[in-house]
Amino acid sequence: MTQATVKIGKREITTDELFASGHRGCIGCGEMLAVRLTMKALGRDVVISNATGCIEIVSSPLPTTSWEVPWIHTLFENTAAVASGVESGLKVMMRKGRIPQKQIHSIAIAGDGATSDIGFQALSGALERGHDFVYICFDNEAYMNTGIQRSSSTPYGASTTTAPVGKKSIGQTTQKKNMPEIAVAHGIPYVATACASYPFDLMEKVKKAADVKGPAYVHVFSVCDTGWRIPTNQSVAVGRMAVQSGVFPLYEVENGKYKLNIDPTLKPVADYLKKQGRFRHLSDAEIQKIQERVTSEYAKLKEKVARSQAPSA
Ligand SMILES: Cc1ncc(C[n+]2csc(CCOP(=O)(O)OP(=O)(O)O)c2C)c(N)n1
Repeated sequence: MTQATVKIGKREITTDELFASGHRGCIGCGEMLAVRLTMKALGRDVVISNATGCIEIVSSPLPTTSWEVPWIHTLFENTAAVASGVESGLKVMMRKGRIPQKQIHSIAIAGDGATSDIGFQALSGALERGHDFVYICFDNEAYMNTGIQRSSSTPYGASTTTAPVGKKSIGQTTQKKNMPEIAVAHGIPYVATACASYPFDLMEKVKKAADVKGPAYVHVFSVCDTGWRIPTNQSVAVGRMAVQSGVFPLYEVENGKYKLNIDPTLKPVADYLKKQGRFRHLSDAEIQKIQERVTSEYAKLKEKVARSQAPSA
Protein backbone atom coordinates (compact mmCIF):
# COMPACT_ATOMS: atom_id res chain seq x y z
CA MET A 1 0.00 0.00 0.00
CA THR A 2 1.44 3.37 -0.95
CA GLN A 3 1.37 5.84 1.83
CA ALA A 4 0.57 9.51 1.32
CA THR A 5 2.81 11.98 3.09
CA VAL A 6 2.83 15.69 3.63
CA LYS A 7 5.96 17.86 3.84
CA ILE A 8 6.34 20.17 6.82
CA GLY A 9 9.60 22.06 6.47
CA LYS A 10 12.27 19.44 5.89
CA ARG A 11 10.19 16.67 7.41
CA GLU A 12 7.80 14.34 5.76
CA ILE A 13 4.91 12.98 7.74
CA THR A 14 2.28 10.42 6.93
CA THR A 15 -1.29 11.52 6.31
CA ASP A 16 -2.42 8.15 7.71
CA GLU A 17 -4.63 8.64 10.76
CA LEU A 18 -4.47 5.44 12.82
CA PHE A 19 -6.17 7.13 15.76
CA ALA A 20 -9.30 8.30 14.03
CA SER A 21 -11.29 11.44 14.67
CA GLY A 22 -14.75 11.22 16.18
CA HIS A 23 -13.51 10.10 19.58
CA ARG A 24 -14.84 11.71 22.71
CA GLY A 25 -11.73 13.45 23.98
CA CYS A 26 -12.32 16.86 25.56
CA ILE A 27 -12.03 19.88 23.28
CA GLY A 28 -8.38 20.84 22.95
CA CYS A 29 -7.08 17.74 24.75
CA GLY A 30 -3.28 17.62 24.60
CA GLU A 31 -3.29 13.89 25.19
CA MET A 32 -5.41 13.07 22.13
CA LEU A 33 -3.03 15.09 19.99
CA ALA A 34 -0.11 13.16 21.49
CA VAL A 35 -1.81 9.80 20.78
CA ARG A 36 -2.53 10.82 17.20
CA LEU A 37 1.12 11.77 16.64
CA THR A 38 2.28 8.61 18.38
CA MET A 39 0.25 6.48 16.00
CA LYS A 40 1.64 8.34 12.99
CA ALA A 41 5.12 7.49 14.24
CA LEU A 42 4.32 3.83 14.96
CA GLY A 43 2.47 2.88 11.79
CA ARG A 44 0.15 -0.10 11.33
CA ASP A 45 2.31 -3.01 12.42
CA VAL A 46 1.49 -2.77 16.10
CA VAL A 47 -0.63 -4.33 18.78
CA ILE A 48 -1.73 -1.77 21.35
CA SER A 49 -2.41 -2.78 24.96
CA ASN A 50 -4.32 0.13 26.46
CA ALA A 51 -5.03 0.59 30.16
CA THR A 52 -8.25 1.95 31.53
CA GLY A 53 -8.11 5.73 31.50
CA CYS A 54 -8.98 8.74 29.34
CA ILE A 55 -7.51 7.35 26.12
CA GLU A 56 -9.32 4.07 26.42
CA ILE A 57 -12.63 5.57 27.49
CA VAL A 58 -12.84 8.25 24.80
CA SER A 59 -11.64 6.01 21.98
CA SER A 60 -13.77 2.93 22.45
CA PRO A 61 -17.41 3.64 23.25
CA LEU A 62 -19.15 0.57 21.82
CA PRO A 63 -20.01 0.01 19.03
CA THR A 64 -17.41 2.45 17.71
CA THR A 65 -13.64 2.67 17.96
CA SER A 66 -10.99 5.18 16.97
CA TRP A 67 -8.33 2.49 16.67
CA GLU A 68 -7.35 1.52 13.14
CA VAL A 69 -4.92 -1.08 14.49
CA PRO A 70 -5.21 -4.18 16.72
CA TRP A 71 -6.05 -2.95 20.21
CA ILE A 72 -6.61 -4.63 23.56
CA HIS A 73 -8.25 -3.02 26.54
CA THR A 74 -6.31 -3.88 29.69
CA LEU A 75 -6.76 -3.19 33.36
CA PHE A 76 -4.78 -0.67 35.33
CA GLU A 77 -2.81 -3.45 36.91
CA ASN A 78 -1.78 -5.57 33.98
CA THR A 79 -1.06 -3.41 30.96
CA ALA A 80 2.68 -4.10 30.86
CA ALA A 81 2.01 -7.80 31.54
CA VAL A 82 -0.41 -8.00 28.61
CA ALA A 83 2.06 -6.18 26.33
CA SER A 84 4.74 -8.68 27.47
CA GLY A 85 2.41 -11.55 26.57
CA VAL A 86 1.66 -10.04 23.17
CA GLU A 87 5.37 -9.73 22.42
CA SER A 88 6.11 -13.29 23.50
CA GLY A 89 3.04 -14.66 21.73
CA LEU A 90 3.92 -13.01 18.43
CA LYS A 91 7.43 -14.40 18.66
CA VAL A 92 6.15 -17.95 19.18
CA MET A 93 3.52 -17.70 16.44
CA MET A 94 6.17 -16.53 13.97
CA ARG A 95 8.55 -19.30 15.03
CA LYS A 96 5.82 -21.90 14.49
CA GLY A 97 4.95 -20.41 11.10
CA ARG A 98 1.40 -19.51 12.14
CA ILE A 99 1.87 -15.91 11.04
CA PRO A 100 4.38 -14.44 8.58
CA GLN A 101 7.74 -13.25 9.89
CA LYS A 102 7.69 -9.50 10.21
CA GLN A 103 8.28 -6.90 12.85
CA ILE A 104 5.12 -6.20 14.82
CA HIS A 105 5.59 -3.87 17.77
CA SER A 106 3.95 -4.54 21.10
CA ILE A 107 2.97 -1.18 22.56
CA ALA A 108 1.57 -0.48 26.02
CA ILE A 109 -0.33 2.77 26.51
CA ALA A 110 -1.42 4.04 29.89
CA GLY A 111 -2.11 7.16 31.93
CA ASP A 112 0.01 8.35 34.83
CA GLY A 113 -2.23 6.69 37.42
CA ALA A 114 -2.06 3.38 35.58
CA THR A 115 1.70 3.75 35.23
CA SER A 116 3.11 5.26 38.38
CA ASP A 117 0.49 3.90 40.78
CA ILE A 118 -1.61 0.85 39.99
CA GLY A 119 0.27 -0.70 37.06
CA PHE A 120 3.71 0.06 38.44
CA GLN A 121 4.51 -3.46 39.54
CA ALA A 122 3.69 -5.06 36.17
CA LEU A 123 5.67 -2.34 34.42
CA SER A 124 8.73 -2.85 36.59
CA GLY A 125 8.54 -6.61 36.00
CA ALA A 126 8.24 -6.25 32.25
CA LEU A 127 11.17 -3.83 32.07
CA GLU A 128 13.26 -6.14 34.22
CA ARG A 129 12.44 -9.20 32.09
CA GLY A 130 13.66 -7.34 29.03
CA HIS A 131 10.65 -7.72 26.75
CA ASP A 132 11.00 -6.11 23.35
CA PHE A 133 8.13 -3.66 23.77
CA VAL A 134 7.41 0.03 24.16
CA TYR A 135 5.60 1.45 27.16
CA ILE A 136 4.15 4.91 26.66
CA CYS A 137 2.80 6.82 29.64
CA PHE A 138 0.51 9.71 28.77
CA ASP A 139 0.89 11.86 31.84
CA ASN A 140 -1.93 14.33 32.46
CA GLU A 141 -0.88 14.52 36.11
CA ALA A 142 -4.01 13.07 37.72
CA TYR A 143 -6.71 10.42 37.41
CA MET A 144 -8.55 12.60 34.94
CA ASN A 145 -11.12 10.28 33.45
CA THR A 146 -12.79 9.60 36.78
CA GLY A 147 -12.83 13.18 38.00
CA ILE A 148 -9.42 14.80 38.54
CA GLN A 149 -8.24 12.73 41.51
CA ARG A 150 -4.60 13.12 42.50
CA SER A 151 -2.04 10.55 41.42
CA SER A 152 1.59 10.17 42.44
CA SER A 153 2.34 12.09 39.25
CA THR A 154 0.37 15.17 40.35
CA PRO A 155 2.80 18.01 41.03
CA TYR A 156 3.21 19.70 44.40
CA GLY A 157 0.69 22.50 44.91
CA ALA A 158 -1.90 21.41 42.33
CA SER A 159 -5.51 21.35 43.47
CA THR A 160 -7.38 18.13 42.65
CA THR A 161 -10.67 16.66 43.86
CA THR A 162 -8.88 14.36 46.30
CA ALA A 163 -6.16 16.88 47.17
CA PRO A 164 -8.34 19.97 47.20
CA VAL A 165 -7.16 23.42 48.12
CA GLY A 166 -8.70 24.74 51.34
CA LYS A 167 -7.94 26.66 54.51
CA LYS A 168 -5.53 24.01 55.69
CA SER A 169 -4.26 22.61 52.43
CA ILE A 170 -2.47 23.96 49.38
CA GLY A 171 -3.62 20.95 47.35
CA GLN A 172 -1.16 18.17 46.52
CA THR A 173 1.50 18.07 49.22
CA THR A 174 3.85 15.47 47.73
CA GLN A 175 6.31 15.87 44.87
CA LYS A 176 5.67 14.35 41.44
CA LYS A 177 7.05 10.83 41.18
CA ASN A 178 9.88 10.79 38.66
CA MET A 179 8.82 7.91 36.42
CA PRO A 180 11.38 8.45 33.62
CA GLU A 181 14.19 8.18 36.16
CA ILE A 182 12.62 5.07 37.66
CA ALA A 183 12.55 3.56 34.17
CA VAL A 184 16.21 4.53 33.68
CA ALA A 185 17.05 2.76 36.94
CA HIS A 186 15.91 -0.51 35.33
CA GLY A 187 18.87 -0.25 32.96
CA ILE A 188 16.72 -0.51 29.83
CA PRO A 189 18.10 0.59 26.44
CA TYR A 190 15.85 3.58 25.83
CA VAL A 191 13.95 6.12 27.94
CA ALA A 192 12.61 9.43 26.66
CA THR A 193 10.34 12.28 27.66
CA ALA A 194 8.15 14.01 25.09
CA CYS A 195 5.28 16.43 24.68
CA ALA A 196 2.82 17.03 21.83
CA SER A 197 3.82 20.71 21.87
CA TYR A 198 7.04 19.49 20.22
CA PRO A 199 5.44 17.14 17.69
CA PHE A 200 8.48 16.12 15.66
CA ASP A 201 10.54 15.47 18.75
CA LEU A 202 7.71 13.27 20.04
CA MET A 203 7.34 11.31 16.81
CA GLU A 204 11.09 10.78 16.46
CA LYS A 205 11.31 9.44 20.01
CA VAL A 206 8.35 7.10 19.60
CA LYS A 207 9.88 5.74 16.39
CA LYS A 208 13.26 5.30 18.06
CA ALA A 209 11.60 3.54 21.00
CA ALA A 210 9.88 1.11 18.64
CA ASP A 211 13.09 0.38 16.73
CA VAL A 212 15.12 -0.30 19.87
CA LYS A 213 15.69 -3.97 20.72
CA GLY A 214 14.41 -4.57 24.24
CA PRO A 215 12.21 -2.45 26.48
CA ALA A 216 11.70 1.25 25.80
CA TYR A 217 9.81 3.74 27.96
CA VAL A 218 8.42 7.06 26.71
CA HIS A 219 6.89 9.53 29.15
CA VAL A 220 4.59 11.96 27.36
CA PHE A 221 3.55 15.16 29.11
CA SER A 222 -0.13 15.49 28.22
CA VAL A 223 -1.78 18.82 28.96
CA CYS A 224 -5.36 18.43 30.28
CA ASP A 225 -7.48 21.55 29.78
CA THR A 226 -10.24 20.19 31.98
CA GLY A 227 -8.16 19.13 34.97
CA TRP A 228 -5.61 21.90 34.77
CA ARG A 229 -8.30 24.55 34.39
CA ILE A 230 -7.06 26.21 31.26
CA PRO A 231 -8.89 27.50 28.17
CA THR A 232 -9.35 24.82 25.52
CA ASN A 233 -7.13 26.56 22.99
CA GLN A 234 -4.12 26.69 25.31
CA SER A 235 -2.90 23.11 25.61
CA VAL A 236 -0.10 23.39 23.04
CA ALA A 237 1.07 26.70 24.54
CA VAL A 238 1.01 25.39 28.11
CA GLY A 239 2.97 22.27 27.09
CA ARG A 240 5.59 24.54 25.56
CA MET A 241 5.75 26.58 28.76
CA ALA A 242 6.33 23.43 30.80
CA VAL A 243 9.34 22.62 28.64
CA GLN A 244 10.60 26.20 28.43
CA SER A 245 10.44 26.67 32.19
CA GLY A 246 12.22 23.40 32.95
CA VAL A 247 9.15 21.93 34.65
CA PHE A 248 9.14 19.13 32.08
CA PRO A 249 12.51 18.84 30.32
CA LEU A 250 12.67 16.99 27.02
CA TYR A 251 15.48 14.46 27.16
CA GLU A 252 16.36 10.93 26.24
CA VAL A 253 18.55 8.28 27.79
CA GLU A 254 20.08 5.79 25.38
CA ASN A 255 21.92 2.93 27.06
CA GLY A 256 22.38 5.07 30.16
CA LYS A 257 23.60 8.15 28.27
CA TYR A 258 21.56 11.32 28.80
CA LYS A 259 20.84 13.86 26.09
CA LEU A 260 18.77 17.05 26.40
CA ASN A 261 16.79 17.59 23.23
CA ILE A 262 15.67 21.13 24.00
CA ASP A 263 17.84 23.24 26.26
CA PRO A 264 16.21 26.64 26.58
CA THR A 265 17.21 29.57 28.74
CA LEU A 266 14.71 28.75 31.43
CA LYS A 267 11.65 30.97 31.76
CA PRO A 268 10.12 31.63 35.20
CA VAL A 269 8.01 28.76 36.51
CA ALA A 270 5.50 31.38 37.73
CA ASP A 271 4.48 32.09 34.11
CA TYR A 272 3.60 28.43 33.66
CA LEU A 273 1.80 28.08 37.00
CA LYS A 274 -0.22 31.27 36.62
CA LYS A 275 -1.75 30.05 33.36
CA GLN A 276 -3.55 27.26 35.22
CA GLY A 277 -6.51 27.32 37.58
CA ARG A 278 -5.21 24.31 39.50
CA PHE A 279 -2.34 26.49 40.82
CA ARG A 280 -4.37 29.69 41.18
CA HIS A 281 -4.22 29.67 44.98
CA LEU A 282 -0.43 29.46 45.32
CA SER A 283 1.26 32.27 47.23
CA ASP A 284 4.44 33.90 45.95
CA ALA A 285 6.36 32.01 48.65
CA GLU A 286 4.98 28.66 47.42
CA ILE A 287 5.74 29.58 43.81
CA GLN A 288 9.29 30.43 44.88
CA LYS A 289 9.58 27.02 46.54
CA ILE A 290 8.45 25.32 43.34
CA GLN A 291 10.88 27.44 41.32
CA GLU A 292 13.77 26.38 43.54
CA ARG A 293 12.94 22.72 43.13
CA VAL A 294 12.59 23.00 39.34
CA THR A 295 15.94 24.83 39.17
CA SER A 296 17.73 22.21 41.25
CA GLU A 297 16.15 19.24 39.43
CA TYR A 298 17.09 20.78 36.09
CA ALA A 299 20.67 21.28 37.29
CA LYS A 300 20.81 17.60 38.30
CA LEU A 301 19.62 16.59 34.85
CA LYS A 302 22.21 18.80 33.17
CA GLU A 303 24.89 17.21 35.31
CA LYS A 304 23.85 13.78 34.06
CA VAL A 305 23.96 15.06 30.48
CA ALA A 306 27.44 16.52 31.04
CA ARG A 307 28.67 13.30 32.64
CA SER A 308 27.27 11.32 29.70
CA GLN A 309 29.23 13.46 27.26
CA ALA A 310 32.52 13.31 29.16
CA PRO A 311 35.00 10.80 27.73
CA SER A 312 34.83 7.68 29.90
CA ALA A 313 37.83 7.24 32.14
C1 LIG B 1 -8.29 -1.11 39.97
C2 LIG B 1 -9.12 0.03 39.48
N1 LIG B 1 -9.33 1.09 40.32
C3 LIG B 1 -10.06 2.14 39.90
C4 LIG B 1 -10.63 2.15 38.66
C5 LIG B 1 -11.48 3.34 38.20
N2 LIG B 1 -10.75 4.16 37.24
C6 LIG B 1 -10.94 4.03 35.91
S1 LIG B 1 -10.00 5.12 35.02
C7 LIG B 1 -9.35 5.80 36.42
C8 LIG B 1 -8.35 6.93 36.35
C9 LIG B 1 -7.18 6.67 35.44
O1 LIG B 1 -6.18 7.59 35.66
P1 LIG B 1 -4.90 7.60 34.75
O2 LIG B 1 -4.28 6.28 34.64
O3 LIG B 1 -4.02 8.71 35.22
O4 LIG B 1 -5.51 7.93 33.31
P2 LIG B 1 -6.36 9.21 32.83
O5 LIG B 1 -7.79 8.89 33.04
O6 LIG B 1 -5.89 10.40 33.59
O7 LIG B 1 -6.00 9.27 31.39
C10 LIG B 1 -9.87 5.17 37.55
C11 LIG B 1 -9.53 5.53 38.94
C12 LIG B 1 -10.41 1.03 37.81
N3 LIG B 1 -10.90 0.99 36.57
N4 LIG B 1 -9.67 -0.01 38.26
